[in-house]
Amino acid sequence: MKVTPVTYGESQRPPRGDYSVAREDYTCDQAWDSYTKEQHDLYVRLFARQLRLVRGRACEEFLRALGHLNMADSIPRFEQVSELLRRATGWQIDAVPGLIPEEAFFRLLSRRRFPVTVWLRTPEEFDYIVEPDLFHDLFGHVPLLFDPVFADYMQAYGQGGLKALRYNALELLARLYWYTVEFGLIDTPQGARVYGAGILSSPGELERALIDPTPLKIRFDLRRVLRTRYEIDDFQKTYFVIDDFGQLFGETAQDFAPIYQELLPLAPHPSDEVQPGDRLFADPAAKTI
Ligand code: HBI
Ligand code: FE
Repeated sequence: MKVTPVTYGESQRPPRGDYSVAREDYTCDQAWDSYTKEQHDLYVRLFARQLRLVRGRACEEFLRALGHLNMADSIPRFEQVSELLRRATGWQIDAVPGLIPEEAFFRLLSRRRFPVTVWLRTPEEFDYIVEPDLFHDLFGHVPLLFDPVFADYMQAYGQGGLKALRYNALELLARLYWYTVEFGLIDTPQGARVYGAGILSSPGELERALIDPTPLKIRFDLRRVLRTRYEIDDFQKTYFVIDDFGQLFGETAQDFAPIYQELLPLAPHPSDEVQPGDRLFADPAAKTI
């Protein structure tokens, strides 16, 4: 299997991982027996730390799902997680060597299959890793696939991604993924809560995202998100806040073709500037975290 460089959002980097074992659809075997005791221990420490940090910060849907998943005591066998997931929302997780090309990624999502990276970060990367590893994918992404509406959004996103390839609108759609699935916030009666996997799996950003007044918090607007650049390897300068997952699903259910035609000729917005028409999210409860 040739190793094709994979663009992750807006930066091109050679992916980590052994792609020689990947099948045509870029999935591979998890090879669970190959994990060492040290790797299981590292995973358990990562999980325990994030579990402490998500309380009071992650949305209820995430916390509830985490309760279903007994993933805390060792690196789970993906097949066991898939069995629980299939029963809940018809999703499953598939092992992949790491980042995979957009088309393969979208195709898996469109079939309710979420790619989970088989390799785990090194102890030196305990606090920060740029590329998605097993812990980011499992802890950050998998629990919300238990939520029926979010699960439908993820499949609709995959279907939209396959269409975006035809309109050469990948960059726009990658921003939607980035500002929702990876770094999204959701409004709740207790104030903003986190649902984005990139925040949920990051100790630093999870402590900062809800209480640091510096980053912009803007109420979700599809066109605004599709036009807004993002930071790959730094804390986000802007977060978008959705009302609920139904809003997210509803936005994706429409035909994006006219939106792409409208937006593709326009310059992207920088990641750290308020734009005319932005509805800033004033978080009354932010101080009480
Ligand atoms: N591959 N394994 C994996 N995981 C991702 O999250 C992923 C990917 N390939 C492409 C990709 N994400 C991005 O381009 C999305 O933002 C579309
Ligand atoms: Fe991710």
